[in-house]
Amino acid sequence: MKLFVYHTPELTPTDRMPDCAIAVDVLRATTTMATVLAAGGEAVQIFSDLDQLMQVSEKWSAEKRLRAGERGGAKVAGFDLGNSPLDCTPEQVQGRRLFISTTNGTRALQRVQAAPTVLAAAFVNRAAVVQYVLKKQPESVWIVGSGWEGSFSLEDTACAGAIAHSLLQQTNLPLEDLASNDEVIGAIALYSQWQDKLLELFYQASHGKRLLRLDGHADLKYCAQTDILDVIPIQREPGVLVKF
Ligand code: 3SL
Repeated sequence: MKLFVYHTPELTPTDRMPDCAIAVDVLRATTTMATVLAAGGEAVQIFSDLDQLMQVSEKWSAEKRLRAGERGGAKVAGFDLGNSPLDCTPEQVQGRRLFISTTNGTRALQRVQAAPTVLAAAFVNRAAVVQYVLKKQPESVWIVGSGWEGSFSLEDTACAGAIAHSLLQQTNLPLEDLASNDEVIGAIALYSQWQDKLLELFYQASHGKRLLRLDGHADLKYCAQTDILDVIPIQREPGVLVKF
């Protein structure tokens, strides 16, 4: 298995695709996606464009859809939800499709949507994603962080490191055999330093600080939990993720 980490969609190669792509947006899009599917959501459909989201979701009855829109960390006016995983309770999401557009997370997923297998990962479902990769043994795996508007984000690379660290432990592969770019080694080092204090890492992160200014402390606490959901959002058709 050849593992690559890319910190942002912009740093991800455009001339090829891996066998398996894993998009990461710990704060908060991929955490929210895993949570929605764990709570009984029918599927998650992603959009970069808010108007297009409205148009497509209009064809679904109001009881079967939920519209989630986030820009700059805040809920978009007129949408049912923003991007807080804590809003995604079974009462709210059961049997419904989440139509979602966020600043960066949906872009990371779209960047790799041509890969044969596309997964969404966060700390909350890290173990489930690792088990999937170990079972399927794809030859090439990319972990793509969402970052923030083109910049590196600590929490996404730390999560990439958490996945890589666990793959390394469970395969017993030498680091030089698994790690296919320098970013993998950097991500593992970052995770190793912060693994027992992820919430503190989020306090240092620029997007963590942004969410704290928006009263998002409970969200940060939730997103810092590791391996609590045995669910993988997996792409069934371009832009539509279902529970695996
Ligand atoms: O950028 C994104 O995709 C979002 O996850 C950002 S936020 O956490 O909803 O503010």
